[in-house]
Amino acid sequence: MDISILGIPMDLGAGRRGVDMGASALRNAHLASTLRSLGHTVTDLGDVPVTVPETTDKFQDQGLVFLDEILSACSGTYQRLRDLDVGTFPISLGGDHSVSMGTVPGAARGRRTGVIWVDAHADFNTPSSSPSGNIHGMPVAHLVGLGDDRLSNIAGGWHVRPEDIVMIGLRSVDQRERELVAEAGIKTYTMKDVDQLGITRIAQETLERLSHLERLHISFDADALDPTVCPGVGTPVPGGLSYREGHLLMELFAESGRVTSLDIVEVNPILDTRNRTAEVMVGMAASLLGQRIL
Ligand code: DIR
Ligand code: MN
Ligand code: MN
Ligand code: MN
Repeated sequence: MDISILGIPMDLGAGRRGVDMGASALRNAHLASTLRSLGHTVTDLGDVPVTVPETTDKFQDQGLVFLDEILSACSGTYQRLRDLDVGTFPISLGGDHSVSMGTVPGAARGRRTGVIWVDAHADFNTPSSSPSGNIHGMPVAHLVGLGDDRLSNIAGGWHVRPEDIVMIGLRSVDQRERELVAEAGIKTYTMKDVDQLGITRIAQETLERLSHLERLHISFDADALDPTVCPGVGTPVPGGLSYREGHLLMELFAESGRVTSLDIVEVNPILDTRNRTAEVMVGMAASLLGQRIL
């Protein structure tokens, strides 16, 4: 497979600093060479330009912090991915999860695409529902066309349909956000569902639910995995996916042959232990792209 890697070194959408270094950490954890060893052709496209927060005079106590700067980075991301050959598999490296407002439509390249959101959080706040004002808690709402007009129109009129989204790993969803997820009719698998059903059944049901789609995008927030597995994340929540649950999920999605793009986001090297989180996430990408035990 032809794989293109794109970095988006942005932490403007998060409440804590440091995920701007995530793309670099993932490259340092040998993402490209690992994928090449699996037989893929890998091109690193470099990074999308992102505003350095210290060059602005913005404070973090207002709503929609860094809206213009995030819009600009997401538009740049969208345009960069949109122009790739439709057979190329893009891997986007965050950055905070607001990058996905650009990566998802960019990776879709105009085609209807299913979105599998692997995350402790639903990221379905709108500016008016968000308790924090942090845009990394809002990308899915904007991908379906809710929320702020500018953020929901990064790809013109292209949106993801709520019925084409499945969320896996949820364990921290804000009060008003819960109502929005339910109103939109998005399929969710919380950690309770993971405990009760097992990750195999969840993977099977997800593929079945999205069986009308030939193209699937996985947006993998490192905080979906348990903080003991991935300590280097800005918003750790106890009780996450185990190391093996993460790998098994990726292995089962790989077997479907239908996954066409991936995001790896929210890796925070400042809070990490010797780049462990980036190494774990490179392993997840490898399992999605064909690595097998035997
Ligand atoms: C919270 C946290 N729901 C918010 N979201 C996070 O700020 O909207 N997303 N951490 O990754
Ligand atoms: Mn997220
Ligand atoms: Mn998260
Ligand atoms: Mn719209």
